[in-house]
Amino acid sequence: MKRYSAFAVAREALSYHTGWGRAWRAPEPKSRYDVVIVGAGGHGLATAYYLGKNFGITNVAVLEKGWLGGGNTGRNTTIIRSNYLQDSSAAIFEKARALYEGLSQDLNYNVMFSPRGCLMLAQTQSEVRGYQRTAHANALQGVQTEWVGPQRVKELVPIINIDGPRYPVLGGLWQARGGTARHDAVAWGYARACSAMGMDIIQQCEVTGVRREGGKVVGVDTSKGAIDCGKLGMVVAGHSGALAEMAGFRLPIESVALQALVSEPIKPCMDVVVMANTVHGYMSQSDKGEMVIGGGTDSFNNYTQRGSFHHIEHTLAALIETFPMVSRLKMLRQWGGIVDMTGDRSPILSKTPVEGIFINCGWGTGGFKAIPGSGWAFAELMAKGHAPLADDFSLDRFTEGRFIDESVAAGVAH
Ligand code: FAD
Ligand code: PYC
Repeated sequence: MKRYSAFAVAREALSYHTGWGRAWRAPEPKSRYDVVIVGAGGHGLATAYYLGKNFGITNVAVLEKGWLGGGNTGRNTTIIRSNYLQDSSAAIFEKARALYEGLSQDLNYNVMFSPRGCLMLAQTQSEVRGYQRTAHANALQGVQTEWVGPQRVKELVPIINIDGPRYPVLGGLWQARGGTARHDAVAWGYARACSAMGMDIIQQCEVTGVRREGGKVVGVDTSKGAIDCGKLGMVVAGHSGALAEMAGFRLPIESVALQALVSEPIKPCMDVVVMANTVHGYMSQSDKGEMVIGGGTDSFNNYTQRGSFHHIEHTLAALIETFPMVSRLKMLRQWGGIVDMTGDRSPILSKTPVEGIFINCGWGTGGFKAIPGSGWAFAELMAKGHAPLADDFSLDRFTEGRFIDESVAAGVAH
């Protein structure tokens, strides 16, 4: 693999940039791997990367039914923050945020991490109490957030209307080192680093069955033939229920569409990320100038990767009260992804009833920010059988009643 650097750009300029080569190989599957990961989204690729980097396990295949990063990883609004309430969540989300800080250097790939700050607005008294409580919890957890009043909100976001008639801005939870990253680049950077370690990333390869013998996984059936494996990681977000069914167990997961949209590009007008969870919308400005806007989940289960139409109108109507300038924007395009929701709005990183099968899912509306931390923890779980950052998120919490309630921190109405 060619190292990317300013020198490499200058060197390649001499040959009209004809010598770069592919960022990752496109191999045919081998008949057996030590580890097979299903799903080449951010979480699957990060898991493979840390299996290699932290545990020296490189006989790994990542199988993807479409194209890598084409699931929710390439469809999200890229918000990164770690301002969760419960200790186990703060630990894994803050690990992820900290890894994002150095990810471009680690992967030798520019993931465009932009710690521009993330502000969650409080527009009701219960949100004020909730976010003040989170700020106190974060102080104890070592996560740097602070409660700010309405005047500070106005300084941070000059285009905001803090005196809205229905929902005035009463303050907010501010995380100065939250922000965004380029979603595709996160997938591409991990893919390139995995490929350089000798791992096979196999696109257009759908897993159609899971083969077991004596309660233990032995391989998978795919659209490119059967592949044997020692361990299997299922990392397929909204399709987790379908994969689990192939392996003979059930998950406490529901799949719903979550959608987003972008406006025409405009001049820079907002240099932080803002989430307005009561009126229900969130917004940031991309490097191209588009306002990136997200709405809520559909209120019924589906697999449409589109989202229902009335949500667009609802999201924009809600945002216009808090950001009047939105009323003058033309919207360019809209899309959706299938998110995997658990009852407590926390993820599942767990062993399963089938020996050798591990599952990483349930990130729901908020897993982009978690990718590096999730990959780090899940790789450790797969390599060693337990992992401090993952253990609280095991499947048995649903039978034991150890819920990790993050329905407020999730920020997106469900
Ligand atoms: P995915 O990226 O969906 O990857 C799973 C992969 O598995 C897919 O590529 C799929 O094709 C593949 N697959 C499925 N079945 C099979 C099979 N049988 N065989 C082979 N491959 C298979 N999170 C944030 O933190 N911040 C945000 O601002 C944010 N905004 C969002 C906005 C929207 C509109 C959406 C939809 C999501 C948002 N999220 C956000 C959530 C975030 O995108 C997801 O939690 C995260 O991307 C999940 O990553 P993943 O790798 O688990 O899943
Ligand atoms: O988890 O921060 C988040 C988020 C924002 C939009 C969708 N998810």
